[in-house]
Amino acid sequence: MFTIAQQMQRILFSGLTSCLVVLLLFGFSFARNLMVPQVFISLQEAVNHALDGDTITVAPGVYFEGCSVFSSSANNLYIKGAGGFGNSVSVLQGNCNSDCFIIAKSHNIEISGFEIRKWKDGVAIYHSDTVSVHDNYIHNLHGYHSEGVFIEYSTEVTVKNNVIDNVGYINVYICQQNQNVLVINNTLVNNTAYHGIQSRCGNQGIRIINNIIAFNQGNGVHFIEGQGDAVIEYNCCYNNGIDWKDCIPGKGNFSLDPKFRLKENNMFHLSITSSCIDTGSPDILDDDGSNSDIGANF
Ligand SMILES: [Ca+2]
Ligand SMILES: [Ca+2]
Repeated sequence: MFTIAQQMQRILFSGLTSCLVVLLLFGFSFARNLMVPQVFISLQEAVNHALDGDTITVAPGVYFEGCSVFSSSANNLYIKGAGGFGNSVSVLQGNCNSDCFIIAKSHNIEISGFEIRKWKDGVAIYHSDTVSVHDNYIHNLHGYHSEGVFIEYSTEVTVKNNVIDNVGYINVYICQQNQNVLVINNTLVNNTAYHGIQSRCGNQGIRIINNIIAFNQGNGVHFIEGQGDAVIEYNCCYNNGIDWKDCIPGKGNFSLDPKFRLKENNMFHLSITSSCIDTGSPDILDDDGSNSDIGANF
């Protein structure tokens, strides 16, 4: 038999447990999916209404807008297009006068699955941490100082599996005072005047791994104020104005034609004889279990 005090304790305890369960369930179910354009007419509208942990899903189609995520917006935000290539694409198109995505003073922002074209910068990241830009096709940027991805005063930034093509200034610009920037498995090509990747000053913990950096008019990879502790491994750096400028690449890098397949809408896939197949970092395996390839996979 329980005493009245014990019974009270049991009731109180089970009550608290129930509350905790409800809170947890509520917490988990709280992350919402904000759909553009079905619910929000614009991407910016969705960002403005987002709460912590939300996903914004942009349906396939062509949209003449980008968006800004500032400190006033939600953190822990996933902005997700239907894809950057193929039959189901979410296109964000500008007029080369402004940046498509501006991420400033934000935490944990993920952007993927977009075709981003005709902007000044594709994705510009300032004073932020834990930002991931992946699986996008960013191209035809010909505004003033156009960069595919621009990063400044930021920490823990990952640029992964993007094709950045036909840019007027720098495909990936790790500008200044960044820490822990990982540029991995991207295809960075056809810069019409300047560079594939440039690191300017005060950056630490940069890793450039498994990228194709080719056919850029300026430098392939350029470190303006010294390489510091940057790791540059398993990249294919080919036929740039100067492949390696003011940096010393580490193991696994080479300069051979990546041999893109030139079929329409398919031009950055690798031919079966490409030297970029299975020659990436041995620390990474592809989905098929083989050694990692170099460049973006899509
Ligand atoms: Ca710029
Ligand atoms: Ca492979």
